Amino acid sequence: MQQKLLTASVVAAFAALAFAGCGKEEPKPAPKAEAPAATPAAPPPPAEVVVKIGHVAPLTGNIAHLGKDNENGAKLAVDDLNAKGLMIDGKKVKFELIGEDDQADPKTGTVVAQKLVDAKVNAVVGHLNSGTTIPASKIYNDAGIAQISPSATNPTYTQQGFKTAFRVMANDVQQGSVLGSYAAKSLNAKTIAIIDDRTAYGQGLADEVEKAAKAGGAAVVAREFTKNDATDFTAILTKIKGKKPDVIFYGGMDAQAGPMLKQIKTLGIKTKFLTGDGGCSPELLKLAGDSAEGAYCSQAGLPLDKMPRGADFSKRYKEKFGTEVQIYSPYSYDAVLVIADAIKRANSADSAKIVAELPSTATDGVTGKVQFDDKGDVKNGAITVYTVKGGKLEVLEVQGGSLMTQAESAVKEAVGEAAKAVGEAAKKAEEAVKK
Ligand code: ABU
Repeated sequence: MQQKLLTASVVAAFAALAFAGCGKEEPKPAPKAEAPAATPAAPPPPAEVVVKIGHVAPLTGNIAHLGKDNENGAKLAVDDLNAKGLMIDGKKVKFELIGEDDQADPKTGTVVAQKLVDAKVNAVVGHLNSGTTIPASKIYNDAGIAQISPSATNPTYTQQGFKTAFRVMANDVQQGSVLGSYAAKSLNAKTIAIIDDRTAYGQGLADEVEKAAKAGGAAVVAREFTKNDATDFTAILTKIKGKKPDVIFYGGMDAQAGPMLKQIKTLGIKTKFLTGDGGCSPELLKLAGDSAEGAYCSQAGLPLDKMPRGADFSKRYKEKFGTEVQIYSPYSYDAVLVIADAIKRANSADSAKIVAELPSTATDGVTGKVQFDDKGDVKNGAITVYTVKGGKLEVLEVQGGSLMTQAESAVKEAVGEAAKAVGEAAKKAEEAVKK
């Protein structure tokens, strides 16, 4: 046994020597896996604050095109703000838009307002119509939630003493006074017929126009009314035709003003036609076609291309939504910016703090510098009067508006013209050198 062990050891020793003699290295044990160097832990993503902005407009019915336009403006602002990344209290703000459809109906307006309050929105942009904005404003006020309307122009909205109610465009006291005086003075109306749609907006604006037209020396020879879902105006237009007014004023939306203009033409009425902002849209031109030619209308703000950031807004809006701005989207965009600005200044998205900050707003928006008076109406609201020429809305005059805003856009226009002139001169010089 001992002999066997000895032999085996000798053989093993020789084998080991022979192996070493081949010059081959003994296989090294696989290196032990080293513990990875401790990588510094990635910092946790900044905590997020979700800010819910309610938006309300009619998204169905005969003015859904305007409601969609308002919502698109607010959406664009929310996307811009999220891309920019606002921080409050060390946390990133994520804006969310909660859109509701009030169908331009006052009762539905209050139902969706309560729904937004229950959803604990931080602030609201809306509603579009005065007839929905006014009853909804009590609900937001009772809940202490800020409401900024981008389009409701009836003065009552901001005259109720609600600390939560704001609007970012001129109101119908301003608009009605410009329109009534325009009819009497610029259109030389000695007689005027007035129709309205019995909504808070249509009737309210018609009353203001009546006051101003009378003050300008015109007599009101007919005061008729229709509804905001009507499409046949033959009976009232026939009555008005008999009175031979110099001007017909309509207080209502484009969905009625369009067919009304067609029926005015069909009935052979040669009277000048005037309407307010609710009828002063690209949609009116589509609905009325040729019959809109020579009509007059107003908007409660500056023309889009005269707004400080109007051209850029219009371009980006078209790129994003594949359609033209209707009327109010620059204002719903600004309403969202104003809320974001209040949140930034308050360093909080608390509804009560937003309400407290809004009176000291001075936000540079698409439409100009937004500041509020003590009622919550925008300061320096402008009124623009247009006529329809060649199937397009052509500016006739602008009244009001911030001098600074107008100066800013005049400077931009002049810089643009100068740049164009320099470019053309350089091109000519280059061509001359080549010759
Ligand atoms: N401003 C005209 C359309 C909206 C409204 O006031 O009813």
